Amino acid sequence: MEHNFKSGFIAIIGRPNVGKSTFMNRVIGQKIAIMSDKAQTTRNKIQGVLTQDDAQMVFIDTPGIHKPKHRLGDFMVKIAENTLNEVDAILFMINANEGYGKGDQYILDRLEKVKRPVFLIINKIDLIHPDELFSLIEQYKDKHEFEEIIPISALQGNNVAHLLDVLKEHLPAGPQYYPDDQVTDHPERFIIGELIREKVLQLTREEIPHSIAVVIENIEKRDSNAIFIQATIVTERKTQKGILIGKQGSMLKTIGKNARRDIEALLGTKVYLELWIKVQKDWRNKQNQLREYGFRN
Ligand code: GDP
Ligand code: K
Ligand code: MG
Repeated sequence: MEHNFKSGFIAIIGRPNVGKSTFMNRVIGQKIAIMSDKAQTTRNKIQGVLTQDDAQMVFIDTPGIHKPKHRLGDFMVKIAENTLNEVDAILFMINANEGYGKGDQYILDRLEKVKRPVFLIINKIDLIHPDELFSLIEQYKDKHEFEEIIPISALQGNNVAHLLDVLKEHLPAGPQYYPDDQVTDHPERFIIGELIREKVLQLTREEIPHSIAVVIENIEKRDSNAIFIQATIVTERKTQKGILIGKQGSMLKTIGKNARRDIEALLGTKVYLELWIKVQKDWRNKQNQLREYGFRN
């Protein structure tokens, strides 16, 4: 290991939809966190590892911090809050296109108790005029003792390299936690489930997205160059099942086709994907079912 090697864990926090997962994927250069325009897309904490010659940064894409409405929400908030006390730096991300709001205050109140360097990341600068950036910075700069304020576009990549340089300067000397070629701590099985869930989020309307879970039932190598995957989409109501199946199965077909494309890119082989739908009443409020669907403390 190099003498001046630096490393650290970095939490990405912010209101839903500010672009945390997009940023993570951009930095890692691979799709490990799913993205959509729906709130609560990211449910578990996802680690993405960036290894450079002289540093290793482990990013933690936290589910949004927000006031919980049900048991699953409760679980997600807890993950986010626990994470903050364990990391070396915090990226507090905001959307350049939206002004300061209640959701930000809720997060900043929580940051008050955390003694870690916080960087204010103004994302989506591609959506605003440069003049607007100045007033945005004025609005936020006294809300917390930010280490630095850095504007970026996670989608287009603007200024992301600069952000990484600044971040690196602030990290402590430390070991390389993960091997060079490891980009995430999540098993492929988890990411496959997430990719399927992402398609549902992208293709359906508000009511459906928050009420589903995806369970990977089976992953099997059938021959040398194809993988066979069976997965179940769990919904809360029969009507939702109907929507997910669609006219003559058209919705389920589209979900499957789009998911398969991403899974093939992830695994680098041909994939056969079989999707099932199951109705499980009120699963989000049942502790044992949450555990079954992969939400663990
Ligand atoms: P998260 O909930 O904070 O993880 O947000 P996501 O990464 O899922 O992104 C939410 C939405 O914002 C998606 O539709 C993204 O494509 C979009 N988005 C993310 N970053 C940018 C950006 O820099 N510019 C623009 N224009 N859109 C972005
Ligand atoms: K989102
Ligand atoms: Mg996300």
